[in-house]
Amino acid sequence: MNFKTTLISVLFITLSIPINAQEVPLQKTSLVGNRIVEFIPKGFDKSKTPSLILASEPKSKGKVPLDWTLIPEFRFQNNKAGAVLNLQGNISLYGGGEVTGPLLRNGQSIKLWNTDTGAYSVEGGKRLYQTHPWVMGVRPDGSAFGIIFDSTWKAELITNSDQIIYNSEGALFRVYLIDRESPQEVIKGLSELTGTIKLPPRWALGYHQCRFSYDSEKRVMEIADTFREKKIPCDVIWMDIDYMQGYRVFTFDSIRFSNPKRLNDNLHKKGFRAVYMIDPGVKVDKDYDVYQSGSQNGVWVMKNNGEEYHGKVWPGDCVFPDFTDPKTRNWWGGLYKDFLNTGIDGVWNDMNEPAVNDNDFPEDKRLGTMPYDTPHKGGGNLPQGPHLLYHNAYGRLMVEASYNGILKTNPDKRPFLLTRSNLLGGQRYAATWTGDNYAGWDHLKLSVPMSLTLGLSGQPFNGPDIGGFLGNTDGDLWANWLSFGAFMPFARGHACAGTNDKEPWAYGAAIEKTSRIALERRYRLLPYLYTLFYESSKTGLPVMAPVFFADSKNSSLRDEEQAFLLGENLLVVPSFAKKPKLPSGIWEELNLIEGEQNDKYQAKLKIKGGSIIPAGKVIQNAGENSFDPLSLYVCLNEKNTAKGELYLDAGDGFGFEKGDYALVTFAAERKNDTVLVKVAKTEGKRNSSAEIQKINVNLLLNGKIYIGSGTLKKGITVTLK
Ligand code: NBV
Repeated sequence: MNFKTTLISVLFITLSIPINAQEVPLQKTSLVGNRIVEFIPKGFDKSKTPSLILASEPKSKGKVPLDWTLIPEFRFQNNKAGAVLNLQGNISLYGGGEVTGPLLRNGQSIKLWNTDTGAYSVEGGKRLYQTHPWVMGVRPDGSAFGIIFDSTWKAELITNSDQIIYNSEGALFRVYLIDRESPQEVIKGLSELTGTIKLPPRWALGYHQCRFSYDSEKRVMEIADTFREKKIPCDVIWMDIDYMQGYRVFTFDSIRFSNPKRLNDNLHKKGFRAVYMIDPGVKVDKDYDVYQSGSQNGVWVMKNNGEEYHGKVWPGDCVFPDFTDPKTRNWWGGLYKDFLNTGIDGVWNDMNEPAVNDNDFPEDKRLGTMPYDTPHKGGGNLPQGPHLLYHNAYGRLMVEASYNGILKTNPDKRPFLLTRSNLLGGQRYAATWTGDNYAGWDHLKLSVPMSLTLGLSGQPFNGPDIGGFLGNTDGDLWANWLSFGAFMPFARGHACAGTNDKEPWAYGAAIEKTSRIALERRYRLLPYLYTLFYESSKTGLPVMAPVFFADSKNSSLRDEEQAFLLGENLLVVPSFAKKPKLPSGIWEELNLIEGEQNDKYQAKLKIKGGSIIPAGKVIQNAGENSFDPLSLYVCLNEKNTAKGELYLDAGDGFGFEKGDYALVTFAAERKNDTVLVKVAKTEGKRNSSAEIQKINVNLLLNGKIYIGSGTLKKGITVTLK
């Protein structure tokens, strides 16, 4: 380190921990879960810092274990609270939610102030759309811990190698620490406190096609038809703001989208689902029913002088619902009824930081939202408070309102909601994507650690705009991106208005072929993916996980951020990866589609020794029958055994909560030259044998494939000759 950088870092640390900040003693510590401890500083007041992160109020389960070593220190100065956790030894740090930069977070800092940041340009990418005051540390021995700073006040989060520092601009808050034997167990602990995703409808795991400027019913159907004509699998077509009448939310353009029911019906007939965008800003227009009804119900954010707060967004001057008030959330939820009754399948909440384009705040021109002191009403468990407190929870409260409204309208369907802004714990309501990236190699590569970090921060259902949103995309970039993006939990191609066409066929025949293969590979893996989502909805574990999850004791894997795991058993190595650090042990190459091996863009897939991966046949949308036949890819471990799970249910609705599902555990064992694959266990009431008539087994051993076939009941024998 040279003198200049030393000076800069000394100054930086000095700024981040005021030396004369007053230390705040602890008021209470208690055990609130399996090796989860709550720390409450003296002077903490829930009415100043309510929890919007936790799924429920933790209950004390006794005293802090005697061997407990992790104790945060609280500080308070000029009405601003902070906390520090001092670290012992060589700790690998992760988390912070939506971040740019490396997967390994040692030496990083981020600002927690949700921001619309096209191309991640604001403050050098340190301030993004979401807030996750959460850090996980992994020790050299593979054991791990995690820390939640339970606050939504504007803040910064610094992850130095010897300290985790959280400085807020608001009142004292609680801290939760989890200390367990592995990173996986720590992530489970995070979900015990903040909840998990709800099981999504199966169609949401298919490929999604989006573009800002599919600007008419005709264009949307052209896109849909082209997917089917070209036999490129796809489940969802997205309607961006183009469908609205003058960007008024919950309306349809009277000429270009004059009959949304007809459009949605036609999409459904072709096996597509339709997702539509809804922003929080409501146009100030006395002839507009949403503005009228909101005004009558007193739902808008009001200024300190009692007037409506107005900010400029797409439609011009807008009011903003005050989602801190339960009455407002209820009112907002009610707006979805007529809207969804046109046959809309899913909702996309955008601009909900909330982004405001006024840029005329003297204190910070890039703030991009309402002034800090704008009051929010609160209600229910939430106190009245300024925007400085509630800004980072605005998107999270909006998606709570949207989720509940969608569920109320269609109580027999699983809501699918995507949000741009969110808060730690907000995975309970919505999936997410990583906002407005651009079409460049740096953002292509960055999309892997970004998605991994969200997964390590409680949000498994996420992905980037594949191909890059801003700027033009060329065929090479697209093919590289889609070939691994097809294995990310949320797989959607998206593009900004004014950029080139970015559909799989837009780059000529060769790239179209690459795109088809990439998506066919995803669709073959849908049974495995759906099983992973089911497990994630129970445990909170990421669907897409960092390579070090395969061996958390091996410190050389800690910074691998090109390759990634899909569940525990599948390794994805993108074609761009240079010298990826991969786990040792048996990993056999898995090929799913003819021609993939000769395609330079396709990611390498590797199946772990000791595992069985369920796969379906190539289908064009997730509603088609995957199990005709079911394929099992088997890779034996050193003990000549393997195991794997398959989850199946109706694909939508809530029957699974009453037992209408099957969780089948397969087991394989080699004896001499034969391997027997059979059902070891079945859970749930669903008759899986009726659904799965035939099973093909592909046993992968030392680079060779051995095949066999059979049924669930009889099992399958594979001869190794
Ligand atoms: O609604 C238009 C876009 C949308 O396509 C994008 O995904 C969002 O992140 N939206 C932002 C508004 C601003 C686009 C420049």
